[in-house]
Amino acid sequence: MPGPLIEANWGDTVVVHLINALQDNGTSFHFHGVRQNYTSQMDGVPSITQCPLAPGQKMTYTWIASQYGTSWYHSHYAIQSSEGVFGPMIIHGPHAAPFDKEAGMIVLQDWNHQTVSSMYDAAQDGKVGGPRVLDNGLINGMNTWGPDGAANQTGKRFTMNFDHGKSYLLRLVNTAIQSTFKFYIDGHKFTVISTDFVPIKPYVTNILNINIGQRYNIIVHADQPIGDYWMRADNQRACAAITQGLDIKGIVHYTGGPMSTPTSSGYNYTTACVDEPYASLVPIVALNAMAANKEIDETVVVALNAQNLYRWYLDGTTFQSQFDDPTLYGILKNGSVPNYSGDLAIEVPELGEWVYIVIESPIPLPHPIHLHGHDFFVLGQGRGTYNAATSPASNLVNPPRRDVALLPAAGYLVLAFVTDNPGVWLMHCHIGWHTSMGFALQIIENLPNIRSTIGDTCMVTNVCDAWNNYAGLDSTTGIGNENSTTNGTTSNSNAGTNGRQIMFDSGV
Ligand SMILES: *[C@@H]1O[C@H](CO)[C@@H](O)[C@H](O)[C@H]1NC(C)=O
Ligand SMILES: *[C@@H]1O[C@H](CO)[C@@H](O)[C@H](O)[C@H]1NC(C)=O
Ligand SMILES: *[C@@H]1O[C@H](CO)[C@@H](O)[C@H](O)[C@H]1NC(C)=O
Ligand SMILES: *[C@@H]1O[C@H](CO)[C@@H](O)[C@H](O)[C@H]1NC(C)=O
Ligand SMILES: *[C@@H]1O[C@H](CO)[C@@H](O)[C@H](O)[C@H]1NC(C)=O
Ligand SMILES: [Cu+2]
Repeated sequence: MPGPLIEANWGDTVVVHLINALQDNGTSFHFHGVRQNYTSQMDGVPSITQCPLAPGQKMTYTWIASQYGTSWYHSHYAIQSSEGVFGPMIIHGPHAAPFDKEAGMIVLQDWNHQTVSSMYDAAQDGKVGGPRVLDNGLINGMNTWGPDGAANQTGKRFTMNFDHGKSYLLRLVNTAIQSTFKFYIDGHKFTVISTDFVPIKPYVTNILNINIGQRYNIIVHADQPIGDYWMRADNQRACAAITQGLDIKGIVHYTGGPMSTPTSSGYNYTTACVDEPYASLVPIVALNAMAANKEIDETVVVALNAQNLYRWYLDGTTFQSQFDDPTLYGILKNGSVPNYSGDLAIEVPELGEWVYIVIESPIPLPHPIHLHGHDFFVLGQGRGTYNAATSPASNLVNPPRRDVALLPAAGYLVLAFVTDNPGVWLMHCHIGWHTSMGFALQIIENLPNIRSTIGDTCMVTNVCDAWNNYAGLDSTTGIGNENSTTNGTTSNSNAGTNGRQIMFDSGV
């Protein structure tokens, strides 16, 4: 962990075979940020585009790399990604500025000595639980535990070698379950050249704010005196806490000098969970947004449900996963959208329309919002209440485009996209706990044409049949064995009114 690099060129057809060799868990692969143009069935989201892949089963994902840049793939089954089922992904293409060498991936994550699944019950417990403090963070799967110099320090740090005078491309991704990082290398500045899969006009900074699911390509010049410097991913406590959150460090070693523990000091900054400055993120390929044909407004709240469990609600509805009967399967079977989660399946039937999504939250906690199937335009992002007339929220002229943007604490986020991709697309908070506690909705785009984009409908059906066999459900009636287990958890107490299991305890 992280898993092996998936590497391709812009325009390639990418084929990934996934074999579930777990004994007791479903799984899936989602290729984060990949548009899946007319291939919604390859998006890898249990309860939306597929059933979980059952133990012992195989499936093949095939998609075209129509974008380029840095990303990652991960399981979208419950919070399994944060148990380690993820890896980096590079689609090679043009860069917005020149550099000498590819330094490769810098995969950032948070980490805990107990599994996140074993912490989930406490995280959702409204009486004695709540937000979790994780132990540590990792850079490319590595870090130490315990103070430097202490005899009982364990682990080792990621080390990158610099030749003095050269420039290096670093590809950053934040794969954390709950953490936002400020990334920097002591004493160095760098140039930011892309946000997610979108090349931007290069800008120079010395600290990079990276939220969950986001990627940045940066160019670092090895222009400091030969020596060893800390590379840092400082956790931002304003989002969530990590015990060793200011000791998530790697080492930048200049060749030609002796290898030693760095003594460099970090930059001074104000702790904050924020995105990079909006004005800095200017796409090179300039595209303007247009007036909305449809606006979707969602207000976010968190509340206790009848079982005293925390749930996130979008305009009063919390998302419930439906593993045995995902939305796409329902559409293929019946030609209509299942009604499992109230207004959280939002239909935009026509192609060529501008859809605005306005998300507002009065709660003083930021959320990284991710939309599948599109790069979206970020029309507005700010503190306070959104007001179309007075908020600086209607930048239609070449606004930032990406696939994850931060909903600021007690603030609003205005996203826009054009309907040009028939399919079923999840939009969710990328904090793993929040997704699992219902912070998600789905866009049903161009329903009349979805079926015709799914070449091989057998794949969707076969994966569901195998899952329903495994989970003890009869796929023809949808009636469950009340004691069947999924995700290692007995779920009979959550049986839905129609006899289907509603997996309150495992998210999308
Ligand atoms: C299945 O997943 C759950 C939750 O991640 C975990 O508690 C359980 O140990 C897993 N079972 C196996 C056999 O890996
Ligand atoms: C998406 O696929 C459709 C149908 O094949 C094609 O017309 C369209 O140009 C594609 N869009 C992109 C961005 O690749
Ligand atoms: C950070 O602030 C401290 C205290 O003002 C100062 O001593 C230190 O040099 C500053 N560090 C940097 C890298 O600017
Ligand atoms: C869902 O649809 C079915 C069949 O159309 C209907 O019987 C049921 O009441 C609906 N459930 C909800 C929660 O709307
Ligand atoms: C389900 O489990 C409960 C408690 O262990 C048991 O009483 C019941 O008989 C089981 N039901 C079935 C259908 O196996
Ligand atoms: Cu959230």
